[in-house]
Amino acid sequence: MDVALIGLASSGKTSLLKALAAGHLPAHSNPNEPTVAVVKVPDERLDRLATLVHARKTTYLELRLIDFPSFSVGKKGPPPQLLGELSTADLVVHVVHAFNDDSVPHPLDSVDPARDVTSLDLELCFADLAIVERRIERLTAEMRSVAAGARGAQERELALLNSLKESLESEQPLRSLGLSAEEQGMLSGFNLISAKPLLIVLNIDEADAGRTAEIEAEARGTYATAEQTSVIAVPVKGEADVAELSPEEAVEFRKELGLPDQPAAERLLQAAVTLLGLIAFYTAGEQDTRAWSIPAGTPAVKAAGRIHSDIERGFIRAEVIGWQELLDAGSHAEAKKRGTMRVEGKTYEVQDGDVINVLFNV
Ligand SMILES: Nc1nc2c(ncn2[C@@H]2O[C@H](COP(=O)(O)OP(=O)(O)O)[C@@H](O)[C@H]2O)c(=O)[nH]1
Ligand SMILES: [Mg+2]
Repeated sequence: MDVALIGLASSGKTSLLKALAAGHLPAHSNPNEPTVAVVKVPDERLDRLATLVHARKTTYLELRLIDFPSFSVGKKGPPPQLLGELSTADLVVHVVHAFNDDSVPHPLDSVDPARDVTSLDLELCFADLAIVERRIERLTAEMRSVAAGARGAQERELALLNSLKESLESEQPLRSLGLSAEEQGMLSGFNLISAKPLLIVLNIDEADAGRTAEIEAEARGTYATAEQTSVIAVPVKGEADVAELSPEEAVEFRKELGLPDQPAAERLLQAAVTLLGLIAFYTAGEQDTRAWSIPAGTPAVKAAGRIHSDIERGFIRAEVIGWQELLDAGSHAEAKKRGTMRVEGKTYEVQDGDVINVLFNV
């Protein structure tokens, strides 16, 4: 899954990438081109399972983070090439300059997160509007050569496109429309940017680190209200500085800087996974204890296919237990005795945090 970090100049995108991916960054990067880093999603549940089974290897979920060149807004909007590259991302993270530091001026001359969120969203809406209008034109032309009675599918698509056009013209990003799965399917080929889930990262002063919940709640109540939108306040500079330290030093420095005990990377990357509509299930083996991501609502047989196509094909049944229940029992054997381990069939809907052992036959 690809996560794009975007924002105005000096909002803290590159600093956030450092905070999230310290140690995994390319030595050199060109600020005019996207920089990519693959990061593991910290997961305490997985760590505890790995300890329980004495796993030799622990495999975390991974996300590809892409630090984009800065966006401009207004008369001279972002270049089409940048928008094109953004269109393949699965999640957009908008880093917003919400700190006060005279040595880092805001490109629009004042700190105003609500304005920044709205104006960047507007650029995404413009880009989508151009795509939707072009498609409407082409579809209308195509329909002329189809018999009036055989235009059902095209008429449905046209109706949907016209409703998108209307909402984009009134500056409503498409993610706020609550599109059905069927509608999303009809649009999947267009890679509309304002339809992607959005994580707003408010880059706040370290002095405000103790007020993150309050700052986030205020944003949620005012300008971050749309569906598929989350907001997280992070003192990015402090987090980036701490990310370069050893774990022991980091604990000490977090206290000194007044940063919360939980690193922002953990909270942010987990929020990203949730916004992507993904849940995690686990396999707890001595060789490798591992987290797997699947869309919420996935049946056990498909989840098994994430592990290996043979396991999907030869699926017999799955032994399933919640991660906490397994930790409480202390071992698979004890869980079986207690009756907390269940046996499920192909259609069982896998739940977030399930630990699964698939019995299969190929
Ligand atoms: N005081 C302060 N400075 C910051 C913060 N975040 C970023 N900066 C500084 O702002 C400048 C631009 O940051 P950078 O991450 O390169 O921004 P980008 O243009 O969005 O990639 C750098 O000098 C950072 O040290 C912050 O939270 N507080
Ligand atoms: Mg940068």
